[in-house]
Amino acid sequence: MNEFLVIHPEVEQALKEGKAVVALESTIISHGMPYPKNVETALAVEQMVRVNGAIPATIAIMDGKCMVGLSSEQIELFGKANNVWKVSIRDIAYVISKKLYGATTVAATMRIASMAGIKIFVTGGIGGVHRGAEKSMDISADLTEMGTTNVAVVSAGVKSILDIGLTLEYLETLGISVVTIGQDEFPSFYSSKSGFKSPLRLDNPSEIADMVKTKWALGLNGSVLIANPVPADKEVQPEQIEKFIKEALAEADKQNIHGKNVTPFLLKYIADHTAGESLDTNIALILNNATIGARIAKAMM
Ligand code: PSU
Ligand code: MN
Repeated sequence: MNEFLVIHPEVEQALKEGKAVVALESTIISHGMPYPKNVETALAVEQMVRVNGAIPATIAIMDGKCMVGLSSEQIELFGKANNVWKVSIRDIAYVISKKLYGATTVAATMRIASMAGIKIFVTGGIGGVHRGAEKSMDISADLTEMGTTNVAVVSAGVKSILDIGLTLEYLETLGISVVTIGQDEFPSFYSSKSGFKSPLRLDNPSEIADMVKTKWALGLNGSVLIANPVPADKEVQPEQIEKFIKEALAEADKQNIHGKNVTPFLLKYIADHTAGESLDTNIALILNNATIGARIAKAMM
């Protein structure tokens, strides 16, 4: 256990007793959704994990520590404050040593979860290979982290702000198993379709738990990306969202948005220009992921 890790007593107890624990990220709270929906969603996601039999551990950085498990008051603080750093792997040491508030991305959350001994992590969408990456080299550290860290990730697939085809290629290169639940096609976050076949398909939490455990038992390090399609009644058709993505990308270019600001900018643009529709979808799918993630976590015990 390292000196920078603070594990919430409930989470620590659960880990000690071998109970199912599910890690949750905080960038989605601070940079992924507007207040107060972000806080409501974060609390609802924790509740959904509990209802499905696991203990939630929302991960963030504060007071020079990696916090594994936040109180409702701390979640509220991260949802409201506007001086919160978006923390990927490269930022962890800086934000800890400067004692800043840090919201962790998929990559940073996975790494801290792994330090605490948590094996599964639930989010909405992961970062990936951006459109135009052949020029910008913009490839999320979420992917490289998934290549090495033994924490399974549940997401609703890959958002089409990214280049889904290139992201799937990169996942393959890194040896990351990509498995979609209950359908042959890989989902694209807002939609259950993407136009790409999922590399693997399994139909229930126990089969997935079995595959994840088998991977690690074989000594194959790295994540398994578990893609859980958005519930059908909340789906937004890809054509509908594509128009806004194109606009968002053009606007990002015009405003000279670079580096770590790209993803939050695109997400906010789409949320602002779809009259909350994309936000509703976002909330529905993360709750759905929390349900499945908790069930997989239980099946892994
Ligand atoms: N995709 C989403 N919602 C999000 C993110 C991605 O649909 O909130 C966040 C996650 O925290 C993810 C991060 O890890 O953005 C990726 O950022 P970047 O592309 O800068 O690596
Ligand atoms: Mn990037």
